[in-house]
Amino acid sequence: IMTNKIESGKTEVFSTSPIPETEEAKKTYTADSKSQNKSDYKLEIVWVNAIFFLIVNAISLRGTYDLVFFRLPWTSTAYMWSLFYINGISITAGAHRLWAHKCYKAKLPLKIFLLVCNLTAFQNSIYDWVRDHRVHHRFVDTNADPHNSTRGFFFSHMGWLMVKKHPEVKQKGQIVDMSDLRSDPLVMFQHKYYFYLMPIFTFLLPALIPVYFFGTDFWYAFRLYSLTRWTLVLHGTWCVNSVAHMFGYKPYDKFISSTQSIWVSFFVLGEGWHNYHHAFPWDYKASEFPYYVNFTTAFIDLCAKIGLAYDLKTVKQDVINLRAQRTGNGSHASVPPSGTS
Ligand code: ST9
Ligand code: ZN
Ligand code: ZN
Repeated sequence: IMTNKIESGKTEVFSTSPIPETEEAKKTYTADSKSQNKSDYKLEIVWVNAIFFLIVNAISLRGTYDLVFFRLPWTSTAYMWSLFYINGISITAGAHRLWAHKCYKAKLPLKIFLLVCNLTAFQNSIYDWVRDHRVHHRFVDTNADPHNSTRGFFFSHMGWLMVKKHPEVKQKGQIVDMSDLRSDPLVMFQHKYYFYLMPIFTFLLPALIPVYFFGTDFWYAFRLYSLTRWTLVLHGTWCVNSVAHMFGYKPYDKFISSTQSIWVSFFVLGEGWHNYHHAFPWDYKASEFPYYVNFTTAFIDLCAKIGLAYDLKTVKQDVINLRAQRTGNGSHASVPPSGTS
């Protein structure tokens, strides 16, 4: 891997090898997963999780219906959307692009902001989230992938959180380097106290704020701003693992399951350009294009403008084009239509 600073202060990273690592890796993974499937692995349901998700989803139906069909007062709708964005950005710009992929560097105030907001998301501590996500990228679509999409839509969407992890996840996951996070005191603090802090930020504060300031009924607020909001953000996030690993174009790499999904991108602030993202995981835009249905990139660029984010990594256009021509499915703009050369 080589890096190259360009005038804008962004760093372009590209592989020196003409063959993308994924192709070689792909063969190993495919061979691996075939042999793993023969192992005597037994599915073990974690009933507490399954029942908990069932109940919370059932409770959230009403709030979702009210939100989608504009039956909420505009103040409630506005508050819901603010929470969605705070919640969402802490996952996309924080856990994902900053901590999991190190696509850019953040100054302390931005780190603290993202870390605190991350507590409102209950998607596990940043440390656990990043570990699962790095393992997903490294062993995608094998038994070592925590949400292996070859096990079906439901498993990759939410089923994986209701069963014991496949032994391969734990075994192979150990080789994934987590030293950067382990040496980050903020992340480790959040990890250590996660189950004290998270309930306050995910479930109590979002409900208590309108109760305190506007005299909203607590149970109404709790159902809507805590449970429904949490559930909806989860489904959005999970769609990246399910929908964006099953439906859509593969302009950059047809050998991987991840796809380009405008719908997912819309709901998850730009994280649905998932075929590109698996091809070039270090790009801070998580997409070839900066602002096309990509709120998170705009947020990071704004942070860079005011000096809170720096060393933004991107990929050179010719590297993208070459990759698309070599491994894409032919739908990339740089690929000549068939019949011409
Ligand atoms: C949630 C996370 O929903 C969602 C993540 C989605 C990621 C999407 C990414 C897409 C890109 C970005 C998009 C952003 C979009 C944002 C949109 C915003 C609008 N490696 O886990 P345990 C070992 S969370 C290595 O208990 P079990 C390790 O030794 C929802 N080792 O396994 C570990 O011990 P320790 C809320 C690993 O017992 C030990 O195994 N949270 C790895 O099989 C035990 O680990 C929940 O619902 C690894 N990857 O239980 C919680 N993993 O930790 C649900 C494990 O001490 N989780 N090990 O080191 C659980 O209850 C359990 O994890 C379980 C499995 C039942 C699922
Ligand atoms: Zn993926
Ligand atoms: Zn990723």
